[in-house]
Amino acid sequence: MLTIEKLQEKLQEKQQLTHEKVTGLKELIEKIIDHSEIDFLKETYQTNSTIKEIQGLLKLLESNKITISVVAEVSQGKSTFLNALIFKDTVLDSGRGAVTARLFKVEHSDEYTISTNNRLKKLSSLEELKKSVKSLNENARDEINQENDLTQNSDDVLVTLPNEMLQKGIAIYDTPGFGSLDEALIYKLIQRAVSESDATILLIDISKGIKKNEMSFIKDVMKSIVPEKRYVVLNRFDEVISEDQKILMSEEEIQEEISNVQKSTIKELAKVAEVDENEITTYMLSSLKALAGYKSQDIQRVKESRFDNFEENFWKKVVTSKDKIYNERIGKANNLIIHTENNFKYTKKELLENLEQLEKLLIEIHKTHQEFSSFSKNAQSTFQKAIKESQNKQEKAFDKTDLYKEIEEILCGKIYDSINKIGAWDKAKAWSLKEKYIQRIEEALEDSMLLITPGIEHYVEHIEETISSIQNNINDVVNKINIGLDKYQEYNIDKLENLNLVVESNGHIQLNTNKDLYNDIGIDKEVFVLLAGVLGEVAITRATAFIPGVGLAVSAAIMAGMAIYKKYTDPNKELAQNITDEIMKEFKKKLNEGFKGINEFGETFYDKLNLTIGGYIAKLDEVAKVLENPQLKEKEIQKLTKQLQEVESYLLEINKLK
Ligand SMILES: Nc1nc2c(ncn2[C@@H]2O[C@H](COP(=O)(O)OP(=O)(O)OP(=O)(O)O)[C@@H](O)[C@H]2O)c(=O)[nH]1
Ligand SMILES: [Mg+2]
Repeated sequence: MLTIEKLQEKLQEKQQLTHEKVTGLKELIEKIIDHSEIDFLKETYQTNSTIKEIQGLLKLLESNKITISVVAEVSQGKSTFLNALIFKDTVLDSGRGAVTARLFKVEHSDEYTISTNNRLKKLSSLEELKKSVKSLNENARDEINQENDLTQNSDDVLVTLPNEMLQKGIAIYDTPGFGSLDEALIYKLIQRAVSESDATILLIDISKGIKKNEMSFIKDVMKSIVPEKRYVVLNRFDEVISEDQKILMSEEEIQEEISNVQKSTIKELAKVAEVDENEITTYMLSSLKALAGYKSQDIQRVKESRFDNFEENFWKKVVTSKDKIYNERIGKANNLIIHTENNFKYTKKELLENLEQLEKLLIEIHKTHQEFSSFSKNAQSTFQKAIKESQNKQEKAFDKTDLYKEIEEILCGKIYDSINKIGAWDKAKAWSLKEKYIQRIEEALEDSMLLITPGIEHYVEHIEETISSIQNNINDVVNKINIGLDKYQEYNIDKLENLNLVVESNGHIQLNTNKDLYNDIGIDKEVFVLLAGVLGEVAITRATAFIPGVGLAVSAAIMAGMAIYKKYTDPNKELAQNITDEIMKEFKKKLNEGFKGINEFGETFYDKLNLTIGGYIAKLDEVAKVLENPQLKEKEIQKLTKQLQEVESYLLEINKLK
């Protein structure tokens, strides 16, 4: 018996150590569930079954008793068997007919107690305890016989008493016998005892063999117990051959008879249970003889009962299989710890990878920001340059000084030529001179028109070309910026729109009057249409439309010219200049009226262009805002770094549990 004691102690030590580890693991997982900042880990343990597994394992690790149950048909000697195995005395109620009527669980305690339905009763002695057990059995039997409500009989009865054997960490189930009393209830109780036991002993009365009504019970019980936990005891071995027969038979005959009975019982049992004969190990013994031997301390009797042989074998096997179970639990605990550690390692790996990626991304974002800011600065200065150039070009193009000078020269030359043709005779007839002059000047004006028209046309064309070249300049910049923006495609940035003020058709530059682009670039459509109209008109009328009404100025000019006539050596030249000056005044007025559209356009064009480019620059600023904010990534990195520290701490903790 010393062996069980020591083995059991070792087992309990193992169990205790494992219990501490698993408790540590449980606390760690609970901490993660409640406080972890690593969502992935937290959710995993919130939803998976790890905590339940741990709780189940802890419960197993807390129950460190070896539990044994005995099952059999009624009155096969179950209680007697347990009395011999554990108490070596008559402790459990036994006798003829159905005796045990409740499921009794017996454990060690310094006190004698009996608990039913969670009500504990303390008793002063073994005798009192026995009495209590007896009356419980009697009451149950009465109720079963009267077919009363049996629900309260279906609870276990927990019995405790001081006992050396039980103190080693053994608990026993004494079950009611099958085949009498309430079968359904008793079968349920037996099943419960079997499921909670480390070893179950099935008792068969070998003196009577397997009875017909016992067969289905034996089959069910055999099947419900795994072979490692199953022990078949052929009891009442002392009754196989009666005392009288023993006198008549030789020792060999006796031994042969016993061996035959044993063999045939095993054969029958194998058939009934539908298992192979070799799979069943049986122990043939007499519980009654053993109990008597123990009680009277008659070693010879115990030997004869063959009980000691069973005991030695049984305890060894039970402890070995219990050790196996403990080892399985320890293995399970270690697996859980390793599995959890792997989970942490995996999490750490993931976090590290994410962190690395984020850091790379952040560098890229910073680079993008830098690149874009220098790109944007560049674009702005290019625009500014383009707009300065366009201002100069525009000022020159719209300036009419050259045009007027050209017209003036033509006019002056023609008038001079024309008045030179007035001869001395005509001059002598002074009274007709004014008429003559008017006639000559009008001729000169008509001649001039043909020469003036190309100048006006050229002026208009020059304006068109200038607008076109400004447009090209700006669009070059716009295109460069758009190509630059391609780099930032992933941000879905709209491109800048091209200026489209003039279009080319049939090799001629034309103002684009059809498109609705004026709003886009901020130039009033009306001004633009007006300009287009004026330019068109100029081309059609060849400038003559501006001339009528000039005649009125002529006579005034002549009068002024005549007054100074006598003072100069080449009075005609002076006169022509004076007349031209006068006509030019009128001419400029008319031309300005005609060019009203051009003037207005010239005044606003530069301002509007400036606004348009301001819009482009604002657009670039917007793009800078759309680019990803590096601060967000920096925050993410901080978060990940913290999570990484957290998982490191878990790894440290779980390492201590290993
Ligand atoms: N000859 C002989 N009688 C035995 C043996 N074992 C038990 N008995 C007797 O058989 C009767 C029934 O024994 P119990 O121990 O009460 O049997 P049980 O299986 O617990 O009975 P229930 O609890 O009623 O199912 C008692 O009179 C015992 O003395 C044995 O090995 N040999
Ligand atoms: Mg009994």
